[in-house]
Amino acid sequence: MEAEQELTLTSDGATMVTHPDGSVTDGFTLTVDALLVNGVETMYGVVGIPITDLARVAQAKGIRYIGFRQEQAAGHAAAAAGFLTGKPGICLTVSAPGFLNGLAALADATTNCFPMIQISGSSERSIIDLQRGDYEELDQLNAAKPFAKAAYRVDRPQDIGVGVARAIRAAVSGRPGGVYLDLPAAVLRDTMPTDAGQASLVQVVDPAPAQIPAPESVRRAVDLLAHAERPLIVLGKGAAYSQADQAIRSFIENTGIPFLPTSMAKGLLPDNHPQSAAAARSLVLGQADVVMLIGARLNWQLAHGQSPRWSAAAKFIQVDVDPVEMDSNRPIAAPVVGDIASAMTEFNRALRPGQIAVRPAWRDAIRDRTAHNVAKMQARLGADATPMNFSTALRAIRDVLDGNREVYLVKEGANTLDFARDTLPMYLPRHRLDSGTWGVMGVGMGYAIAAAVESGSPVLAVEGDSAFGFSGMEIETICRYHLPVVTVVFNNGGVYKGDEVNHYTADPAPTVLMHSSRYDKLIAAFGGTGYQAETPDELGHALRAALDSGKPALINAVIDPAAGTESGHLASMNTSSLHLTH
Ligand code: ADP
Ligand code: TPW
Repeated sequence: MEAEQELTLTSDGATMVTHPDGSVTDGFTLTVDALLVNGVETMYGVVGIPITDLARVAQAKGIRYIGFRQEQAAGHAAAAAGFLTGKPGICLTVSAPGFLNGLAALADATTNCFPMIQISGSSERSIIDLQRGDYEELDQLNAAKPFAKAAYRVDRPQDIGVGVARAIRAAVSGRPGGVYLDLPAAVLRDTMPTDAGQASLVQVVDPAPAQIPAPESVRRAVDLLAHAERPLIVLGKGAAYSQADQAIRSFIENTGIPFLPTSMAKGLLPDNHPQSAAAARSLVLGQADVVMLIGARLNWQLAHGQSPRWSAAAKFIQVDVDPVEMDSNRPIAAPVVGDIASAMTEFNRALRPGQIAVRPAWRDAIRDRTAHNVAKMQARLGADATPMNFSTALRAIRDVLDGNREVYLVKEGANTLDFARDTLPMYLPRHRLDSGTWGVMGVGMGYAIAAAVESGSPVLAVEGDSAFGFSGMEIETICRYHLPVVTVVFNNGGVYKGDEVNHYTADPAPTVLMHSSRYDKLIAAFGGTGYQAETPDELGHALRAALDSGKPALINAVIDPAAGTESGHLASMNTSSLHLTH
């Protein structure tokens, strides 16, 4: 415990008892030790009472601490780290208000099935429980429960090891999700003998054990596929998360079945793969007769699997680690419950050569529709528009990314998100992060920071101007840690669009933001490079220069305020009032 003896810790204003002989440890140190024995390398958070020293001890002992400007962004970063690495991302928050800011991200992580642990300090139990008015008083454990996959509180330092172990296992085993771990200030500052403390730590063995599907369930699914006329594989972000890239690719290529990736599954197989049906989406949804879902839920994003988007006669196979997911929207003819890595290994093993062969008519229909849709998109992207619209701006970005395929892509907004989904091809797995299952604005900078920190690779964040505002202050974080993140703000001056007129009062209309904003000047305040881009050429040059520099940059891309539609591709889900006549 030499490192411990060398630490000179200062708590917020308080004097800390140090034990130079190392015979006594405390809750701060035990928490960091418990994370270290389980391989945690990074923590994302915001400090304050009572967890400031937790971040210091983490740094002193070799865990990288990334300090944010607001907890929600830190939480989103932890969630993204969980998705990218398959290990729980850690978010550190202070009591009550900081905890609640982080909780929004924890709930989102649970919804996205990303493993994450929010560790929060909390105030004095004896005061909270009788509501006697403590500093930042909140019953955090109970507040967290409805929004987390699991929630735990540690009440004694000797239980920190167990608490961290349970949090890790709960986050990554089965269906991954967000876990809350409450650490009261009294536990963090409490002490115990170092030997006993070390003995209380738990190294979690096999935190996400393989869940091998029943052989019969795999045979049933293969049989369905073998008799299909128009089979389709849908890859979801669970498939990307499972890191079973090779097993998935082998199955798809050995069977010849066309595949459709959801947004965050893109790149699992490259978007230019001959079996990709991404550009023939409506055709394959409407006509497939056997659909194999791999790590994708039949939620709103897949039209609940319902007709008329899907064929009413289609039969579904679902490969998912969560048995309860089956039949949630449509009867599943062949449920395969297991983890995707194990399941795809079993599928590859069960498959006999030539057992599944895709009929040429189905392949040709997809190929023809793809060619037709690609030509239509080319025409849209190739058109000239002054000021830029979403397509012309994305064309410039696409051309630069074509020579930079290792770049991680983060995107959020409405039109920005929807247009970018199809326009920017992906070639590598787990390189794309976006608003996810809830369609959350505010994930942008946190996801970008995590992608840069976890991968060391360059990151491009394509942000609607409204979306950017939710986490925009984190560009200071990006600059402070010198992260290779380039942010492009699609500035059309509004939530969705920027041309709405308020017919009732002198105030701006509800969707209007300032189109004259120079977002590029924000990053200059922190030493990053800002660019103003009004044409596709300027955007392309700026992006190339920014990526080449490997330094933080922000490009203000000026987009026509009239471009786009309200709610983007979700316009049909928008509800409108009878009372508005305009
Ligand atoms: P998408 O939004 O891309 O369609 P979803 O988030 O709806 O994807 O679905 C992801 C699914 O993947 C969830 O049902 C989740 O239980 C499942 N899942 C996540 N990880 C694994 C895994 N390792 N093995 C099997 N299923 C997984
Ligand atoms: C946490 C509602 C959905 S999309 C959006 C909002 C506010 C912003 C759209 O404008 P933007 O994009 O970003 O300029 P674009 O490309 O259309 O111009 N709060 C949260 N999440 C959501 N989804 C909203 C509000 C919303």
